[in-house]
Amino acid sequence: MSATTSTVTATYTVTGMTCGHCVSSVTDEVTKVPGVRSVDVDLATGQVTVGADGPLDDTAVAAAVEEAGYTVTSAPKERSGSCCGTCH
Ligand SMILES: [Cu+2]
Repeated sequence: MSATTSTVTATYTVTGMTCGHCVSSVTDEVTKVPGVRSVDVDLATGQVTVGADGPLDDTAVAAAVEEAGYTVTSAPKERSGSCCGTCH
């Protein structure tokens, strides 16, 4: 039951997360962003990988992370799927 068929994936770096509760807070908020299908948080590195149906709204994701009480420190490092590095 782990199959996700996201068309776009982006990885954000988030600071301020220190425990599993932080992880679930971020996951909870980012999941609410329209189009988001999957949220995968790596607490050790602060990397949040977001999978979406269509083009991801970086601003909305950053706002959701801030809503949870944390900060996105870097724009997506990786992008795959239907988006390319120059189409934003
Ligand atoms: Cu915490």
